[in-house]
This record gives sequence, C-alpha cells and structure tokens, in this order.
Amino acid sequence: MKRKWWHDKTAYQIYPKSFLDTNGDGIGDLKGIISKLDYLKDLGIDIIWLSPVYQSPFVDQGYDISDYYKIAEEFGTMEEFDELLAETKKRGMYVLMDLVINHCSDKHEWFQRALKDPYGKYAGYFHFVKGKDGKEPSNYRSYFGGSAWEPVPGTDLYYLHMFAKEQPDLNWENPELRQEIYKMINWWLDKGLAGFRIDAIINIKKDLSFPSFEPDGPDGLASCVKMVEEVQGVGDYFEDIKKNTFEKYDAFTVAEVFNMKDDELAEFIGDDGHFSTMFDFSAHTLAQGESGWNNSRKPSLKEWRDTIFASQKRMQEVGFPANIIENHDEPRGASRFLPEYAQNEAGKKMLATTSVFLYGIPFIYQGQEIGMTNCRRNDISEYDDISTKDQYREALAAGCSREQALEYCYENSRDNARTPMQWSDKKGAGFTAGTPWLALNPNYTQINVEEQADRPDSVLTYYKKLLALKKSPEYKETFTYGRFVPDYENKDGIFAYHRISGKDTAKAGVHGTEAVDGEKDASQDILIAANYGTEPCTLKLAGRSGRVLLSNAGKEEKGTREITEAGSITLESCEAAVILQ
Ligand code: TEU
Ligand code: CA
Repeated sequence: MKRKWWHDKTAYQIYPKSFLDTNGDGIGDLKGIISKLDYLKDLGIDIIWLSPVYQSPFVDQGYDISDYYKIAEEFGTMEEFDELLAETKKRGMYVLMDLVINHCSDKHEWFQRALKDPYGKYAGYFHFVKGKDGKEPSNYRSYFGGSAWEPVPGTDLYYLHMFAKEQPDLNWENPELRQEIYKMINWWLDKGLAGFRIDAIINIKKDLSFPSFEPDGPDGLASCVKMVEEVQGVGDYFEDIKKNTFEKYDAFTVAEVFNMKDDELAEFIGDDGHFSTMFDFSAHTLAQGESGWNNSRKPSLKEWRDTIFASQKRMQEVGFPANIIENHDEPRGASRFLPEYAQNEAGKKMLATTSVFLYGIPFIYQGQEIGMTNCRRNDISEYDDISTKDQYREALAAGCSREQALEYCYENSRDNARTPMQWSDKKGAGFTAGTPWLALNPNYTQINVEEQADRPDSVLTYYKKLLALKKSPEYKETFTYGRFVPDYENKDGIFAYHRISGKDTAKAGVHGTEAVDGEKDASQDILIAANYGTEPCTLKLAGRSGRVLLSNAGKEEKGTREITEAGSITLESCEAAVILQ
C-alpha cells in the first residue's frame, strides 16, 4: 500500500450547528469552532471534518445546499471561514468540508430556474421525468419516506429526490452539471482545504429508465436503494470527479458509502482507488433494522465484535478504512454499543480503546470524547430531524404504540448525536447564552468538558492519552501500519486484537503461537484487549515480558492493571488494556 500523509492522523467531526454558539442565537458558529481549535489540538486531533456550513434552508440541516459558494449566515461569513482555515494551518491541522453533490436544495438557483422552464437547460441539471399513466415514473420510496418523485407544477413531469422533496437529485449524466460541480470543488480546494467527506455519493448513478421494483412495504413502494444496487457504472463518475478535482490537489477524500457491491472495495479505496478512504459502517448496519427502526436491534457482543473483525480483515488487504463509533446520523456509540452495565465511564473508555486502535483512521464525533449519550424526549414534537419524524410515523403506521415509537426514537434518532455540545454545567451547557436550537441533553450537568478537563480519570483525559499513545514515535508505525490480528476469540465477552508490525507479522507473538526467536526483535506486537463481559477474565499472554502501555483501570497515568510473573493479565468487567508484548 502506498503511504499517505493522513494515515497516521486522527480526525474529528464537527456538527457546526451544535458545537459552540458565540453570539447567543442558539446556533453554533464558525467563531465558536475557531475558539476551540486549541481544545481540539490538545485532544490530539489533526483533521477536522465540518458537516455542511454552506448556505442552506436547513430542511435537512445543511445537507440541502442552496449556494455552494456561500457560508450559511447562521454560521458566519466567508472571512471567518478563511480565518478558520488560517488558524488550523497555524496549528498544523487540516480541514475537510462536507461535499453534498448527489442533490442540492430546491432553493438553489439551478432548481428555481428549472421550475420556471421545465424543458430548458436547468431542468437538465435534474431528473425531470414524464409520469407514467398519470402517476409517478416509478415506485421508489425516498430515504426519508414517501415517493421519491414530486410533481413539477404545471406539467406532467416529476422530479426525483432520493432524500427529502426539498433535496432534488442532480443529473450526473449531464456533462454541464458535472463541470459546474468540478469548478466548485476546485474553488474550495484552491482555498486550501485538505479535502472532503463526500456525502451519499453511491447514489449519484441512476438507471435512467427508472424501472419499478417489487414493493417492499405496505405503502406499495420499493426502497430507492434497490435502484442504486442494480445500476452499474457509478465508478466511471467517481473516476471522472477524481481526475478533474481531487487528484490535482492530492486531496484527502473520505466517502460515505452504503450499498457498495462486494467486489468493488479495491476500486473504491485500493491504491489509486476512487477515494482515499471510506467509512466502515459494518457495525452500524448490523444494528439497523432491515426496513426501519421498528425492527432495529441491539446485536450481541459477539456478533458486533465479529462483524468489526471481519471488516478489518477484509479492509487491510485492500486499503485504509475510516473508523467511527458514531456520527451525526447515528445514535451515540456509548448508548448503542455498550451493554447496560457498561454504560459508565469505564465502559466508555473501553469502547474508545477498542475502536481507536483498529486498523484505519479514527474519526471522533464531537462529544464522543466526553462520553455523551442518547437523549430521551417525551414527545415527537421535541425532535427536529426529518428522518426521525418519518420513522416515528412509520412505527405508528406499523401498529406501534406512541410509547414504543418514542422508545425507537430514543434508541435510533439522529438527534441523539445532534444535541448541543456539553462544555460546562452552566445554563446552556456553555454552548449558548441563549436558547439552544435543539434542547440540551439534561445530563450536561454531569457530563461536560469543564468537569472532565482536569480530572485524571475522566473519559476526556483518557481520550487524550489514547490519541497521544497512538501517535507516539515509538508505537506510531505499529498503530498505523501494523497488521490487525484478532485473538482470544473464544473467550466470552473478550474483544481483543493485536497490531503487529515487522517482518513476520503473520506469526509474531500471537497468543498460542511461538514467537520466532530473533525475529521478535524486528517486529512490534501490541495487544489491545477489553473485557466487555460481567465477570473478570484472565488472559494468558504469548510472551512473559509484556508491558502495559495504557489501561483504564485506576487513576494513575498508565492505569493500574499489571501483568503477572507467569505472563497473564486479569481484566475486570469493563477493563481494557494496551499491552506491548
Ligand atoms: O446520509 C446518507 C444516508 O445514506 C442516510 O440515508 C442515512 O442512512 C440516514 O441518515 C439514516 O437516517 C447523508 C448525510 O450524512 C445525512 O445527514 C443526510 O441527511 C443525507 O446524506 C442527505 O444528504
Ligand atoms: Ca451563533
């Protein structure tokens, strides 16, 4: 694999609306982000991904862009954005913007012009398609529910929207549209961005015959995903984008990809792939319902671990994945992946340990570093998210009680991750002096940055230690390029793997195999082990000379967990350790 500048970095996702408000309007802003760059640097962050900050009506919280060249007024000005870039540069940090190019906002000038002239040039930027027998051209259900087709007023045409009706899909078949987008991407890269997180990109290729599919729900519709999965040739678009934009700047790109065809991984993220990397959503997909929240579930620890392991093994043969436990579309990782008894600081540190050292680049989502959690609401009106409202309706339609539907929201809503960042226990959580746009999670009085900043055994302090260890000169090579090798797979509740660098990485030091004398020196073997179970568990290590580099036990600098003289380590429930073998 070709080495890249970003391989050894740690990234952090900012959801600007909920990060920090500096003018009291209840909405996070660019000034707020600038003022926290030192906080992020201190945490160990190198790359910042900003969820969309472009001008937008915010129907889908900025993922509906009405002007790609403007900063949303709510967030600030282009001057402030430039200042943000300059300030990150000063600190040796990098900025990624969100690239939302499957669709734009219905308020975008292109779409407004298309509506005025439904057979003219700008209609060709979208999918304006004649209806069939006075009905929609096909039976697609949009991601946010209901038909993916909306009538174009005054015509027998419909326009396609895979997401909300206020997010019309762009027509990538149109070379003029593509040129407009490339020009825009290059305009931003010229400003000095390091690259982009690329939104919903798998959707850009359509089957222009728009075939209907077998209905998969009581609404008689079929998920528009079906079309995405059936259509061929999306890779040609990706290559075209790359050649005309990213490649010229050596930009870093992380793609949001669901529903990729199995054999396409190398084309996507291999050496010279379409993208630098893509998010590994395997664990998230596992927890999602087949057809919606009313059949989402909590996977068993074993299923969850095995899914991650399988994905790691596959990924490391091909490319370099981006690993997350949560983002702005997912519930909080601590609430979702930790068993009830582990939903505490020890458990959160354990989850952090097992995820940060996985093979790939970690993306930490704002608030994850202090262990923010899902947030319970009493009524659907307390939610803002368009997708949550849809899923709630669906659950009721499927016969769920109001209470049950709200429970699904508590477990799955995207708003769980979107509640404002908890900076302190003061009114407004240090997020705003005004009324927050989305109500705070009431637990900000206990879980907040201020309380954790100087506490030696806080989740925040632990994250700093983890990230510092990950990039420490002695171990960086292993944590970045070391092979991922699972271990103790038959021990109940244990989530353990090695990162092994050096020559004979296939054999060196793994539990149950003899380390080959002499070759051990050339390699480094670091075991990351965690006990997600309820009972203490003793692990016999491969060598006797292990050293604990970090553990979440106790308050001391490196933790208090020790390796016995006989070469074993006992992990209590919710304990994790990083061991140099
Ligand atoms: O998400 C794309 C995506 O596939 C979503 O359907 C995701 O599965 C959904 O959020 C789950 O409810 C991206 C963005 O991350 C998301 O915030 C946007 O709403 C969406 O694209 C449209 O731009
Ligand atoms: Ca503000």
